[in-house]
Amino acid sequence: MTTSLFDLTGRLAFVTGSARGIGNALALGLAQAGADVVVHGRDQAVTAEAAARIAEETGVKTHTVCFDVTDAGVVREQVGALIERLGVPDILVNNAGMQHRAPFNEFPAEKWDQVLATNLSSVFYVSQPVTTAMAERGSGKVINIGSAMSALARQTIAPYTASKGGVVMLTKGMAADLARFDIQVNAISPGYFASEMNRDLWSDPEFDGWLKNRTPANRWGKLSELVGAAVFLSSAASSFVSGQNIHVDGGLTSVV
Ligand code: GCO
Ligand code: CA
Repeated sequence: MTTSLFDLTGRLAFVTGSARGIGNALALGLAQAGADVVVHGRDQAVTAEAAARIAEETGVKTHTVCFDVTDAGVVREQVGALIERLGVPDILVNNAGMQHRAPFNEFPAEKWDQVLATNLSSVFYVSQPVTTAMAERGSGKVINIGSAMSALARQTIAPYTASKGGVVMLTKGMAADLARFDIQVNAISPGYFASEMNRDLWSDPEFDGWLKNRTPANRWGKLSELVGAAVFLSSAASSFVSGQNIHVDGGLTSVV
């Protein structure tokens, strides 16, 4: 029986920020496709619980790792230890991210630093040691999580928008340097999903109404609807796809 192009059995996936939200949905989805998963978060108990739930639901092996993705030294140390302990991940999903909303002229500088560090610098810090090891092995898949805000802006989230625009261009830059090692680097850009990060939005009837009218699918995305693109970009099915960005957004970014 030939294994499906999309089968991830025997692969090891490392998903940053996967104790909850989009990252957790992606980790679960990659596990459902057969990958063992390293679940990453900031809080040990929450992360361990998330990993146990994925193992229970899918039967794959899961591992837990907790560290601050915005501290370059800590990341180098922790990723080095992870590779020592578990081997070189086959799949890296740079999902860790945060949101902070305020009008541009009222946006605190320290919040700018935090948003850019969490959403963009972390991709550089985490990817460097992982893709160096992938290059030595001669294969790897990297998925960076962008956003509708990689392409479009809206009021009160200029720093987040800048960070997510940067993620898509960093994806292309990484793809350029890493393709010769048979490492494909792509982005998935979610539209609006009813995640914890967006609670203030989907619980606001006015924003909810605006979003549904603005989205051709006329609804919020379901976290599980991000899994297909992630399995595709994590698998042999995308061996000649690199530097691309797939918007998973119900058509939002394709219309005015
Ligand atoms: C916002 C939201 C968005 C979404 C997502 C859209 O305030 O508009 O947080 O940024 O989270 O990034 O793709
Ligand atoms: Ca190879």
